[in-house]
Amino acid sequence: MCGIVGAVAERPVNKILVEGLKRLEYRGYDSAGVALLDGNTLNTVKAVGKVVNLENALDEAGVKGTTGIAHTRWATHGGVTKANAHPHISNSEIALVHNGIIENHASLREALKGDGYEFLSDTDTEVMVHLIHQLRQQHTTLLASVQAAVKQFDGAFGTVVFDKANDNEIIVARSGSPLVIGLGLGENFIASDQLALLPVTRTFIYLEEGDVARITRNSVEIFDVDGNAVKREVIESNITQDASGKGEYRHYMLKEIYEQPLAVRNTLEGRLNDDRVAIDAFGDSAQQIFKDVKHVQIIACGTSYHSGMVARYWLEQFAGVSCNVEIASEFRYRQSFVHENSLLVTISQSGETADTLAALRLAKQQGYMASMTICNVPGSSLVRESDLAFMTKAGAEIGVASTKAFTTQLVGLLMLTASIAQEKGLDQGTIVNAIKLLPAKLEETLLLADGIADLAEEFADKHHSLFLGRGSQYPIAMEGALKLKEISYIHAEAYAAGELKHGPLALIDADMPIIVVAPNNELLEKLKSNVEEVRARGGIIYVFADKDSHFESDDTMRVINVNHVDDVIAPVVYTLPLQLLSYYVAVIKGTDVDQPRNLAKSVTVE
Ligand code: HGA
Repeated sequence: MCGIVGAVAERPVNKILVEGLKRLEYRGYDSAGVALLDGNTLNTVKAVGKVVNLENALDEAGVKGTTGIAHTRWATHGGVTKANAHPHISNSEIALVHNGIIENHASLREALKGDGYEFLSDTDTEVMVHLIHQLRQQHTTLLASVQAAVKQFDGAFGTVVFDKANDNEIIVARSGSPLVIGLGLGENFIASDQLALLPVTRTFIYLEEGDVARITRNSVEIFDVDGNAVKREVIESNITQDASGKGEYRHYMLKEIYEQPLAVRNTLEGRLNDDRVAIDAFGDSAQQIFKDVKHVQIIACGTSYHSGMVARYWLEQFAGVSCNVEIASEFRYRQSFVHENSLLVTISQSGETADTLAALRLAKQQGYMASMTICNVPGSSLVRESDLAFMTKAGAEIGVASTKAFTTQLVGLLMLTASIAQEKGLDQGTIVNAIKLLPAKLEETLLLADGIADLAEEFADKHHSLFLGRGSQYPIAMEGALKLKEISYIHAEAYAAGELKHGPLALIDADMPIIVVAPNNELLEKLKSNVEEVRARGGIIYVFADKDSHFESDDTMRVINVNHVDDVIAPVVYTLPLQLLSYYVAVIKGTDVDQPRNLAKSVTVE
């Protein structure tokens, strides 16, 4: 979602800020802005649309500064306008950017208006800057004013503030929205994601919940939620994949689809010993927890939720534990039942997904035996706040529509299944042997791309589609449908194929493509009957089928043969053709593949 970049330096920081925003563009946003301090002169420049519009506006304005804050906004409160873009300014003195939502903005706005503050935007954010300005009149430092203000905010924020009276200070505060400090020599930085700062530093400090920090050119002071000075760990970033380049690919999404064999290889590396999983990949206390676990409760959103749904099939079949999977935004607002010896597993690419994080925090008060996360970002909130963590090694994922994060999550969940089976004395060798073949199987599957690109032509004029699967391929059908919706804007629904006759069969006609995922498993014959039900009603069917499953192409059915794979890894393998199909349909339709309309990466607001 929206991005923050800030700098306090001796050199001009315009270019650093704009480059930082560009590196966060993939997260999705609708407008951008920057506030710069040149000595004690404050200049603000904003633009609706892409960062390049802001860059042009900055050039035109000819302003520069050695201290600055910049923002890409994904509107939650107030329309997409220049006035609503951040930074917001109070009394030409204090400048502020904000990620998140201030839930009590209405009452704060009324009170501040009563005190004479004039509001220039419709955002929730603007109350923050005016309240800090008001408190600045009562406190001797900006730090103290921000510390006092954050106590009055309900909701979530990552925020960065400066006062034009001091160009050697920015104050930052985090509660529910991530911020990372980047350390330089005689200059320091702040951002909502370390990717933004990789051109200027590799040394970072992640702020923790409730932290407020004062950053100058030569110092960083951090205070916890109670105002005590604290030290936070300094880490060196080891991001190797350069997230800023698409290389030979036309879109990040395509690059990331093709990176999947490598991402899976990296995720497996050093974590398999012969036919066993190295359980410490999950954390020090994993072994005992896996021995005792009787139930797994999975919580996630979007694509990650689909990986959790696949895991339910695996955990109940291979590890002998019961499993529930729930969408985080539902789980967090209902009274749920906690099973005996239940392990809570959250899944999130970014580790900052607001609903999932809130669900974890709630669950920690509910008596789960332990919490575990499957996550792609080291140091993220979910990783820090969970007892156990399995890090997927997908590398930075830039395309808003998740691809390699999903397949590596599936790998993590398969390894979790094998590990629990191992600790319970069940067979885990079948899983481990199948996982080892995965990178090569994924490479083979990518060779289907040209055929799928041809097929995609037939979808370009369609408005609806139906994805079908059975067993562990049902969530893969759901994921396929989600990908098509996200990037091609074609309405897509997924059904467990056995459910067709209970309703969706009524939708079938020649304008409704039906996409079927059909590996050769014990459900194949049942699935074939479902396909015949569709055919008999004039539907056009596209089947991704195991070579040996004997589907034949004809006037009403296009068959794309996938090499045979062991059933346990089939959900991972069959994901790829569906990703490719969505990608090529979107390219033909001319949509913004990497930044689809209305969507954002890393959903850090509720
Ligand atoms: N609520 C603020 C910031 C939005 C945000 O964090 N988006 O990701 C606004 O609407 O301006």
